[in-house]
Amino acid sequence: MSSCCSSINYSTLFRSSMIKQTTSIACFPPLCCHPKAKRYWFIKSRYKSAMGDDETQSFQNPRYVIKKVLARPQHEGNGAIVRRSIGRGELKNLDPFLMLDEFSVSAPAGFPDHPHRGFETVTYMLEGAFTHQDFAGHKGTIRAGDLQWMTAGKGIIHSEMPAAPGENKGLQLWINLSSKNKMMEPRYQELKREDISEVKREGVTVRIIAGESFGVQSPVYTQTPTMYLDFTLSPGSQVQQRIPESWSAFVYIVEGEGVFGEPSAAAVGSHHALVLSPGDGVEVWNRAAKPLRFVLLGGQPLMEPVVQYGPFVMNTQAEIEQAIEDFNCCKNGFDKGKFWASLMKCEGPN
Ligand code: FJE
Ligand code: FE
Repeated sequence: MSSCCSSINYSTLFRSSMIKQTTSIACFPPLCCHPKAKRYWFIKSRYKSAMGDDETQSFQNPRYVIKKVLARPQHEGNGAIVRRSIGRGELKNLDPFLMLDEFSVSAPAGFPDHPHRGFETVTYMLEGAFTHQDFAGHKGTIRAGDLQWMTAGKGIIHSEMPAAPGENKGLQLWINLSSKNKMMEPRYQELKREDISEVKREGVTVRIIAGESFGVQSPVYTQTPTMYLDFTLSPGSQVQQRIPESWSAFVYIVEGEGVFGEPSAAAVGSHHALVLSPGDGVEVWNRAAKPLRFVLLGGQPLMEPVVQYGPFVMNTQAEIEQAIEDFNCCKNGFDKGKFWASLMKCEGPN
């Protein structure tokens, strides 16, 4: 590959496990008529719960857990620790989701200058603060409960660094863009804690980050149709949440432990991702003595080939090569990289 204006290759910037190239076409197991569904109905009739969607009382085709993955700590960025669930070996193809990292970072560790192309990054703070700064002069700090929804489109180069003393914690989700949106102009949507609607009902609190719950719609525009809900269930409470039937969906447990999908299922604790079967909704119970906090993610599958090279996610190998060249040469979306004071240098005639 030619390097037109930079002598520093992309790969020298990232020493981590993300320097992997993967090619895949999303698949989802056909599990709509699973025998578990019948048993579910029998047991379910004895429960009453808060419904994250009003009119209907129960689901025709309830979702249950088809895969459980523990996100163990790993090194990422510059001295940072993340727990990766989606995107690790066991959970590669959850179209349209590419990655979910739960991060816990103390300065001076962080995620210094790096590029993105072809997808969206969604950063949701749990504790502390993070400052992001990009090559176009966009800068901001997000704190606990705040959200940054960044559509990288054809190119962003930015840094994401902790901004409060001690541990700075949050979730970063990567959502793929369809081929028609991969080269769109970059876009940011930033929501402060108070801009995210919160509904409280029968021991259940839900913060509506994207999509709809309890009749309340998030203002976030999702290029790839996505649902992102942050639930807290007090001890003894339960919730039902509708999810569009054909969407991929998973849960990530932040705190406490809960029973997901079927009342007879074993309780699952924090740092686990649970992939849900296809279906029209999910039910969750907190039978523990402590609060249960989890995020529920749903997304419409793109059904397109995925070729990933670290933070470049395209449809073909040729597009990946183009992305690396554009990044190295500061062109086709990475133009402003030339003027971006950073660890990497894009110098020379171009
Ligand atoms: C990275 C490419 C990246 N997980 N969790 C390569 F984009 C990143 C990266 C992150 C990241 C940032 C935050 Cl704020 C939270 C994250 C990966 O920035 F670390 C590598 N190596
Ligand atoms: Fe980033």
